[in-house]
Amino acid sequence: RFEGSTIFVTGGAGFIGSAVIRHLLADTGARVVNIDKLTYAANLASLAGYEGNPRYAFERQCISDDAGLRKLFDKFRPTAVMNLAAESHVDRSIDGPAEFIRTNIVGTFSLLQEALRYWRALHPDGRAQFRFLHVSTDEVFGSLGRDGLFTEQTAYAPNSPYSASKASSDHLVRAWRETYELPTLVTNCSNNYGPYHFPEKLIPHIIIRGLADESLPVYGDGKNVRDWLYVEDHARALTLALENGKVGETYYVGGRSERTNLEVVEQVCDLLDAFAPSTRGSRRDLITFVTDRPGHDRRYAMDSGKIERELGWRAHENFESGLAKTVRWFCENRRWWQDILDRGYQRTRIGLG
Ligand code: NAD
Ligand code: TDX
Repeated sequence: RFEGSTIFVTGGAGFIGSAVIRHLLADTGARVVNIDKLTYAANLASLAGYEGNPRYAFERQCISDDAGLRKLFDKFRPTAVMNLAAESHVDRSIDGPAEFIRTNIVGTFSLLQEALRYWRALHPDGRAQFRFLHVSTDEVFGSLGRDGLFTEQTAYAPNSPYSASKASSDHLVRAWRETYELPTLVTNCSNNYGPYHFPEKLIPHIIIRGLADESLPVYGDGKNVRDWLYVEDHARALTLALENGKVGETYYVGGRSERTNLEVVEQVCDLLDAFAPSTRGSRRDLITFVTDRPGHDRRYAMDSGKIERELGWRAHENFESGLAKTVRWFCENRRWWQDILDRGYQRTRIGLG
């Protein structure tokens, strides 16, 4: 698979991007170029051991910098781009949306323009192999009621600065295909979780605080529902979509694992109690309800039927198996997350409680 291909992975030092790179290097013959600006959310330690790999290169580069991108396209002549570079934390977008507009909207615009310029120059007849896969989120569709799922027909209705910026980028990708015929595909996925997840997100935040016997903050009433997808299942879905997906199509990737936030936190507590018992008793006693996130979407859930039927994708993990692996990984890889805590990163107002 992908023998002789060169794939740009933007945001490859982030949570999902690094999982995609590990998967591409382990399970395909592709050469991978990791293009990442290295924001607070990046961590090259997530790719430790790959530095000397002849099929892997890292380029520190912002996706909003046209000239820099142009040099990389000309230097590496990629056969595909997987765009995962983004500002990704909803609470942070509420405190300061500017960087979300710059990276998620303007950055995607620059990447599309440079991909188009490169593709046209390289392939004047427009037929040669090139694909641009844009990675997006279920949050662009807003909030679901008690029933139903997001399907590929659901209308966009973003509610946070983050999701509005991601929705804008999805629309740009669509327009570049319709207007300029750039061969694009879009995937929208649900909440990822797994190893190498940045500590400010719900599951790692609860694991790390739980290990220190600190209070475990649950926003609002804890009844908001997310559909949890194990990150390695997502990485396989993205690779399949790039390989066999139809240009111009959108594929949804979900975990078929809807849980309320309170259920997730309680399950993490029980796993921590099993793997790393505390002398102070049950972690559940540390659960604390805190002020809600403004505009907090109540429920997300994805219908993954299309990618399952058309590309043969299946999630390998269910939430119980994936969460157990995740909690164990965080217990066994303290160095990875302790370094991030020691380096420090700016906390959000909501996160500070
Ligand atoms: P992340 O925050 O962990 O990583 C983002 C990476 O992008 C970081 O390494 C960062 O340095 C890099 N980056 C940010 N701005 C950049 C710029 N201007 N130029 C180059 N690199 C830049 O994010 P993630 O959770 O891995 O998410 C990856 C993608 O998947 C994002 O597009 C996100 O919107 C989408 N997504 C994530 C989830 C999830 O649950 N994590 C769910 C749905 C969709
Ligand atoms: O301490 C917390 N307590 C809490 O109750 C945190 C950090 C979160 N929450 C709640 C808010 C959400 O309902 O847990 C849920 C998950 O929160 P996050 O981990 O911040 O993820 P979410 O806002 O759902 O967005 C994630 O999934 C969709 C990613 O961060 C996005 O990039 C992706 O698009």
